[in-house]
Amino acid sequence: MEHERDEHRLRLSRRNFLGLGVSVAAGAAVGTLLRPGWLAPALAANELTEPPVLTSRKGVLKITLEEKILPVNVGGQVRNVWVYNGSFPGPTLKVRPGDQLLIKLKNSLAQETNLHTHGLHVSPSGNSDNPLLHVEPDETFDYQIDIPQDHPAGLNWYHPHAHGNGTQQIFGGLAGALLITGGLDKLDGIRHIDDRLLVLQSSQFDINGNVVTFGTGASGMGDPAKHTHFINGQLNPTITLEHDRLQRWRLLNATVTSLYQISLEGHTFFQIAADGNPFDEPVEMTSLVLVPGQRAEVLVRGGAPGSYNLQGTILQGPSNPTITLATANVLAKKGHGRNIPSTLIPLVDLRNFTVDHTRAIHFNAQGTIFTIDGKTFDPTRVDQTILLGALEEWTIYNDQTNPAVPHPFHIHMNPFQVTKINGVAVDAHSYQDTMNVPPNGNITFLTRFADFTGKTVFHCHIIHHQDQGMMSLFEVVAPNPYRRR
Ligand SMILES: [Cu+2]
Repeated sequence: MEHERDEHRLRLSRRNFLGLGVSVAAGAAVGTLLRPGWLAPALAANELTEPPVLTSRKGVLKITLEEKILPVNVGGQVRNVWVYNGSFPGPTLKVRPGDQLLIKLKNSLAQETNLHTHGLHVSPSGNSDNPLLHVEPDETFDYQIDIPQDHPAGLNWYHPHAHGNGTQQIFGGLAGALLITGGLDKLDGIRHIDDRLLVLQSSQFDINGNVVTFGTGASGMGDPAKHTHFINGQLNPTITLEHDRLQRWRLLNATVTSLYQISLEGHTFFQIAADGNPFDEPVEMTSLVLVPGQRAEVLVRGGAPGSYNLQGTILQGPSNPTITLATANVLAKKGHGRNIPSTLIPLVDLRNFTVDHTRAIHFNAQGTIFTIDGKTFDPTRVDQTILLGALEEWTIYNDQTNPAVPHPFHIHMNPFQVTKINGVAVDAHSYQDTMNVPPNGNITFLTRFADFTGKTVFHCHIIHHQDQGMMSLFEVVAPNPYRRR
């Protein structure tokens, strides 16, 4: 069964791949292919670099993050971007399960902001991962986020979440990776593999290098085909690999509105994690769909020496161009062949437990009014009340027909296990916190509202949909009649 499922998924992704007209052989740059492998070329000037890393010490990561518009060299040009601590993307925060994050957020923007730790299973209340906080211009705010001892290890991220302002702040560049170490990092067959972080961001600039106001002028309603697409603030960086040697790529889609289908010419991906949650087994695919907010970790095995495009096809908007996000340069070294483990970290399958409550949630839009169950976001109105510890089954419907567009669903605090897409049963390989709801379609998932009470949100992760109302407040309340402690 397990094997058949993989075969099916592989076939499906191959079909998608071919359907997009992606040609593996034709795309390789001939000039680079002719370079003799034994010449051992120096690393390209545009080799992928990574943002600075801030690592916890003795269980604490205590930092200041200042949000400010600053001139920064982004994609080879100085542009006035919206950054944390002058870095585009923001510094990578590296912590362990059980650590405490002490973040002094300093707002040096001219508008309200706040901070969300996307993917963290932590308290949504007080000065923790609270999306309802308002940090005004020239204010600082001290966050304290306590990460549980049993938190899954993986790639999460942080970004502003102030309702109405998130679009421009994230479009300007405010996003950074938040890595929780452990888990797969310690697994035999994975732990010796070099890993690389790839933060995908897209923005648009005027002639003076200022970030344009999202949704105005040439960017229209946010046509990602008109944006400039960066990886780690670089345009088409080179990623150097060696023949037959594995690399682990940790990808984060930190864009406002770009749904990418990502493929590497001449190579397949072996996905090992999604949204900071490890897979139960590696899943081979020819292309990977990554919607705003999602993370994926994949293993890539260097193919024949040569140069290959890392391509992203933009899946929504008026046009669907395929752009080159990066160039993989495979060197002709040998002797590093390593098997990919056949199993990873087991999934606790929520289908084996009794569902306490079922909900249906409807996303829709008319013009610029984006709604959930017919209502735009109101921070004073609780839309769903949930008992602490409950296992719930939710079906999220995308009812928007004019135009029919995707809506990536994201929920704070607790990840979920997808069980159906458009009513058809699927076998998830991990939990996730962000999942696309296709046009005229629906997704069904199981989730347990474990450990934390309080108010927080779910929403569309196309940030301008969220800012225009497509967000909903829910509250997890005690007492807990379902589980004895
Ligand atoms: Cu949406």
